[in-house]
Amino acid sequence: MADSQHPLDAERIEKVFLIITAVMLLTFLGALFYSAFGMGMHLPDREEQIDVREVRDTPPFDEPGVRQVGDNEYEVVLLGYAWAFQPREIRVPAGAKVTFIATTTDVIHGVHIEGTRMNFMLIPGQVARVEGTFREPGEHLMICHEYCGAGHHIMYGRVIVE
Ligand SMILES: [Cu+2]
Repeated sequence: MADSQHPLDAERIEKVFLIITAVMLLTFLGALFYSAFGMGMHLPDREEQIDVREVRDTPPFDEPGVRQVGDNEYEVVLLGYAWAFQPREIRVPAGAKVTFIATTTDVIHGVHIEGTRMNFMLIPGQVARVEGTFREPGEHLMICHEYCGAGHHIMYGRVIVE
């Protein structure tokens, strides 16, 4: 028999595929809306942008360092540049809420704090803001994880949790 494929089968298969496609599109759209409005994920806005030529004159980056901003809250203003971090040594108490506010004065750098999940990029013209808590006292190596030139391998700092 030539027509083993009944025309109705093709129609049904097509309908099933259309439904699967619609369900997938709605699922992805739902995920997009949830991340944007439910989780507050968005592209950087003006507030998170900075003129890369004037980083060192723009607060808070005119005074890099660690400062206490609340009862058990600290802010770390961090600069990355070829090829160092400023400050090079960061001291925070264990259990405190620590917010890193960081940027670069030149090219793209990365920040990875060893033994933690803290990992972010320093992109020219943008301010990175990352929150975290170091639960245990100890010392963490902080390294640049984005190749940034000849001195990349010596670009590191330390986070000392007291
Ligand atoms: Cu680097």
